[in-house]
This record gives sequence, structure tokens and C-alpha cells, in this order.
Amino acid sequence: MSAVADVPSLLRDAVGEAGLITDPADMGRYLTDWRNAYSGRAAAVVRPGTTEEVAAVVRTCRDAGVAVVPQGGNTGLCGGSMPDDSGRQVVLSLDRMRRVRGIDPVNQTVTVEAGVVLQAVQEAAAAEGCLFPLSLGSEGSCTVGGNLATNAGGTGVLRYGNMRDLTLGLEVVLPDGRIWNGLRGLRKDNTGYDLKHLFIGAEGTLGVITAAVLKLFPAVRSRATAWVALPSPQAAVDLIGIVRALCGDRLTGFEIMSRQSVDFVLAHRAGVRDPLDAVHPWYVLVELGDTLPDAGLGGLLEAALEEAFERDVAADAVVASGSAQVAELWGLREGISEAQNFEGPSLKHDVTVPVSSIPAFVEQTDRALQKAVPGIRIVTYGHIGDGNLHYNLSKPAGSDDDDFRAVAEELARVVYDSTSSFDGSISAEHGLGQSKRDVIADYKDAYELELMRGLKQLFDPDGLMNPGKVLPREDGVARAER
Ligand code: FAD
Ligand code: 2HG
Ligand code: ZN
Repeated sequence: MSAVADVPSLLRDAVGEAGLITDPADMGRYLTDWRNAYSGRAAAVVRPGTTEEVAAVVRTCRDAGVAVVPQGGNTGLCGGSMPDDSGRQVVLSLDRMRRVRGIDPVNQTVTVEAGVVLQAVQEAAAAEGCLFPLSLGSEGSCTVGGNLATNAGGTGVLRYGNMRDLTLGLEVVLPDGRIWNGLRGLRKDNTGYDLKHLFIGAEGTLGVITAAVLKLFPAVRSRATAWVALPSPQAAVDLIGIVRALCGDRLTGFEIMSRQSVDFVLAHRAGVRDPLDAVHPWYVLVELGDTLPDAGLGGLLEAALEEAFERDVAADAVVASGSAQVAELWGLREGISEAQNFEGPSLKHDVTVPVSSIPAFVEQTDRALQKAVPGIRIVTYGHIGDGNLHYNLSKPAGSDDDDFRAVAEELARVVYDSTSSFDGSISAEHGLGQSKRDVIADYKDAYELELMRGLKQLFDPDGLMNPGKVLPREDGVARAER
């Protein structure tokens, strides 16, 4: 086994000078995340340009007993792409693997390398008159590899599903350095266990994803978007029912925001304004889409809103009148994550419960949170159409950051216990990474975790593929989310 100090020179043999970074200043952007919530140290950052080079890197690291941390766009919210602070791990960035290998409009598939930025996939699809529907606020920086490894969700799941649903085939470098070529573009393939699903959502703990075959859809040629003010989460759930019954599959987006969330965006984002005159406790952004250029979606949306007014479900609404207003409304929604960072520590909880349970869940959780920290600012928003809320918390106005951080674990317990009491999940779409790897032990079936450990042992017996992520520490010491 080589000493860690030798690893950079062995990696240079594997990827050449252009693929290796060892200078601490140049490694900086790979060693901290965009929020500065997580940081680490590394022996090197290695940037292979081909699948064969990824395999050579993984073999080199395995032979040297050095851990590998796969990294895409580094936009993850749970610290999954960060090395630890030992300085012994190697960050394997996919940022030189950015080729669209092929697009097949007839088969409705695109084959891309893992380092391709999500927006580039959307653009490649659009150039062929197709749609790749995964859509996230981070789409200008996150990568296909990261989307797969976290099974990313976002705003289109309601209509098109999450990354797992959008994937037909994968190419993966396993922890022993062998390449599994599962790049099949088949919609039917019942030839035994469907291995790709093990790597999707594994957050880089079972192997390095190097390429994927993704599903395409017909381009959406008409849209209608509305901003709707509501008295309660119950009204939001009722509104989904009304819109679904009338519009069916044309419903492509349904996002909820508390007034607190909108207030933060109005305070901290340039170029946005309140679309309505009065202040309301809740809002939803509703979007319809159709492949027909002139599908009459505006009229359909207005009919749905009329019914919502008649039934006292909606308090007020505005239907966007052009692309600038559509962008402004989406800016209010997409800006929440960033705006909250200006208000002190942002304690993130990415939870999901059955849509039917949302009203009771919010009432119970808000009550418990206000009891724990009177005056706490609750920034609830997200993909309510999927039952997924970002139950994010900011300190009471004017209070101390450290005092708030000190109760982070207690507050996470409040949110998670409430989620669990509604048979929900404490990670809907962001994953476990390092932030939730311990606390998951209290909310997931012990036998399920045992099976997960068995799979990890099978794929990665040396424990060198993104260690310290996803699976709970054996000593069970829990830490709160950041
Ligand atoms: P990284 O952050 O680099 O890595 C994430 C995890 O994947 C790590 O565990 C890493 O080790 C692993 N990984 C990365 N590449 C590979 C690979 N090639 N092979 C194996 N493992 C790999 N997420 C949502 O689901 N829905 C949202 O709506 C959403 N909105 C966001 C909005 C903003 C403003 C931001 C900053 C983030 C948002 N995210 C959202 C979270 C994040 O963007 C996603 O998790 C995204 O999929 C991560 O992609 P990435 O390339 O940045 O991955
Ligand atoms: C979103 O839906 C993202 O905006 C980010 O998933 C959520 O920052 C967050 O907590
Ligand atoms: Zn989200």
C-alpha cells in the first residue's frame, strides 16, 4: 500500500497534469459548498476526462487505501460531496466529463456524461424539439451525475417524476475500479435485478456514475401560470383537486409558499414585487403545460380559479400575462432558498407526507415549533403537489445566531417527529449526505438499514467510496441538519 503522499503522483499517471489539482488555493472551490455550510480538506482533486480515467483513478485510490468523494456541481444541500477534514481523501470531480454522447429523438432518449450541467441537457433536448423535464433552482450548476446520485426532484415531479423515473440506463465505475456498462435505452427490460436503481439515490456511496441514458418528452408549446393567494394549506390541497379534475396531465407545477417565505424574497431579491395588493398567509404557483401551441390553457386555468373562488378556496389570484411576468412569479418561488440565507442560519428540513395529511401536519408542526422557540420564523414552501415541504427555519427577528444554532437539533426533532407521526419521510429529495446520516437511524426501519449496510458491504467492502455519508455511524451519535 502506498503512502497518502504518493497518491497525487499516482493520480497524475492516471489522468495527466490537466486532470489533477493539488494547489490548496485551486482546490478551494471543490472543498466548500455554495452556502459555506460544509467544508473539508483533500489530498487532491482529480478531474478525469473519460470513463476509463475514472476507473484508473478509482483503482489507484483503492490500491492506496484512499477514499474517493465523487463530486458534480457541488450544489447538494446535505454535505454529500464534501471530503472530511483529514486531508487524506481524494475528491473526484466529473467536471471534465461534459459530453452529450448522443440524442435519439425517435427513441426519445439522450445519452450524456455525468458532468453535463442539467441546463445543458435541457438545451440539447430543446434543440431537437424535445423536453428534458427535470427542473431545479440549481439547474445552471448541478450535474446529471449529482441529479442521479441524489435522485433529484424539483418542480416537474408532479407531471414527469423524479430523476429515477427519468432514467433508462447508467454507466458506473464500481469501487473496485471495474466499469459496468448499463447504458441501455430500453423502456422494457425484465432481465433480472434492475441494478441502476441501486446507484440512483446512493449519493456516491456505491460507485461513480459516469454516464446515463435519460428519457425525453415532447416539447411543451403552451403554458399558463397563475399566482394564487390562499387562506390555508387545506385550501392549497383543495385547489390541487380542482385543477387536477379539470386539467388532468396538463398540470405541470404546483408550488406552495408561506407569506414568510415570500417576505424574505421581497426583502432580498432585486426586481421582484408582490403580485397582489393585500397580504395573504399562503400562496401557490400553478402551472399548466401542453404540447399544442394553442391549447387554450389560459381559459382552462381561469375556469379552475373561478371554481376555487366560488368554493371559497382561493382568496385572490393573478394569471401571468406574458413571459416576463411568468419569470417574475417563478423568481419569487426560486429565490426563497437564497433569500433565507440573509436572515441568519437557515435550518433546513426537506420532508414529505401524503398530500392529504399536509393541512394537519403543518398545523401540528407549526404549533410545536412556536412553542419550542416563540417568534421563530417558519419558512415553509415547496412541492406540495408531491407532498414535499421545505420546512426551513430562521431565528426570531433580532435574536442571536448562535442561540438559534444551539437549538437546531431540538428543532429538527420537532419537525421529524411530526413528519414521522404522519408516516412521512425526513428526506424527500435532497438525500442524507452527512447532515442526516445519523438522525435517519431514528426514523427508518432497523432492518431496512441493515439491508442497506449489506449492500454497501457487497459493493464497497473496503469502505472507500464516499465514506461518512448516508449510512448512520455505528455509535449512533446524532447531529442536526444545517
Ligand atoms: P453534488 O452536490 O456535487 O453532489 C451531490 C451528491 O451526489 C454527493 O453525495 C456526491 O458525492 C454525489 N455525486 C455527484 N456526482 C456523482 C457521480 N457522478 N457519481 C456518483 N455520485 C455523485 N434538489 C432537489 O432535489 N430539488 C430541488 O428543487 C432543488 N433545488 C435546489 C435549489 C438550489 C438553489 C440549490 C443550491 C440546490 C437545490 N437542490 C435541489 C439540491 C441540489 O442541487 C441537487 O441535489 C442536485 O441534484 C445536486 O447535483 P450536483 O451535481 O450539484 O451534486
Ligand atoms: C427548492 O425547492 C430546493 O427550492 C431548495 O429544493 C430547498 O433550500 C432549500 O431548502
Ligand atoms: Zn425542493
